[in-house]
Amino acid sequence: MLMCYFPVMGAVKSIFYPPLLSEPWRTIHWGDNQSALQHVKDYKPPTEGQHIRILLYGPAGAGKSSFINSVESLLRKRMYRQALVDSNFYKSFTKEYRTYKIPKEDGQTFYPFVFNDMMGLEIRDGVLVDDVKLTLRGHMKDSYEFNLKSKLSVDDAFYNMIPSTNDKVQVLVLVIDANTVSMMSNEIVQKIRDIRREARDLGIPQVAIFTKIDEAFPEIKKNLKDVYKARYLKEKMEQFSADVGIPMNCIFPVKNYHEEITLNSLVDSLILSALTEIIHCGDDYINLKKSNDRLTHFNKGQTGCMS
Ligand SMILES: Nc1nc2c(ncn2[C@@H]2O[C@H](COP(=O)(O)OP(=O)(O)OP(=O)(O)O)[C@@H](O)[C@H]2O)c(=O)[nH]1
Ligand SMILES: [Mg+2]
Repeated sequence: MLMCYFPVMGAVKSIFYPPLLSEPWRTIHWGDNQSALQHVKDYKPPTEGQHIRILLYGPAGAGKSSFINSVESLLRKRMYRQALVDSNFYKSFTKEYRTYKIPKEDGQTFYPFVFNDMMGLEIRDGVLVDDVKLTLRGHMKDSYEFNLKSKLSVDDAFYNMIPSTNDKVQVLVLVIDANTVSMMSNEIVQKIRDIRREARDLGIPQVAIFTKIDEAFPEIKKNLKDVYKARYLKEKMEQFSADVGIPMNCIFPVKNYHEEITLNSLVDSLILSALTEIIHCGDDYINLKKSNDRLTHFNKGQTGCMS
């Protein structure tokens, strides 16, 4: 009885709420990525020698490592697989804290933004929230293998006692699997909220990316261009935004390269759109820090003059 009831309900739902909205609720430039790509290629951070450090975190198997590979593939115009990926979604495959730099076309220099990949959040195992907090402040050295029992201690060789500005995180990116977002456990949501509070206290901007939209929504798999018309994706994003507190305009759906061996301009458009916003957030943060530091310096000077 139930077996026939559910399909009928599904059919009724899709009559009243068709999977596609009549108009997209967000506009992006599809297919013609040249100017957006050039914008990323030309980007220079406000301070000479500084880069934007982008930390990816999120549940195991969400697509963190794949996102780094997707960005590198897009920028270097062929498939790259620097960050190792695995198809087991329940246990984190990435075990180390790793920094990924992307070489520029000249082969001599790197893009002025770097990605940090880490182990996924899990209910019991997985990366410790305290370790994520240490990475935000730049205390974790590259290649540290996460210890599930205890956080990185001050006397560990991988503990960076005096982090430079370049060691600290400028943008925190939460990577979420669109397939499983509605089933995310309370424990994971609490861990995310805890990490978000720490980033907020440090003033670090935060965005989220929704991966695997191709797998989660048949209408998007059919036509990636319909991503911002997909009613149920929008609903999921709104629910997620309410659950973890990240505003809608800081959430970006993407499809990572995962089975393809050639680039696709529509896939690139979504990745570029997310990457551009991440870079803008990092740039704003560096500028804000600069002007705050100047103000503190100025105020210190004032106090000195007045006293
Ligand atoms: N269909 C589809 N599959 C994806 C996408 N992104 C990642 N995958 C697949 O999801 C699986 C997990 O991806 P990873 O990049 O290893 O995920 P991760 O977050 O780094 O996982 P851990 O390191 O284990 O925490 C792999 O099989 C990927 O190929 C996507 O956008 N669409
Ligand atoms: Mg990984």
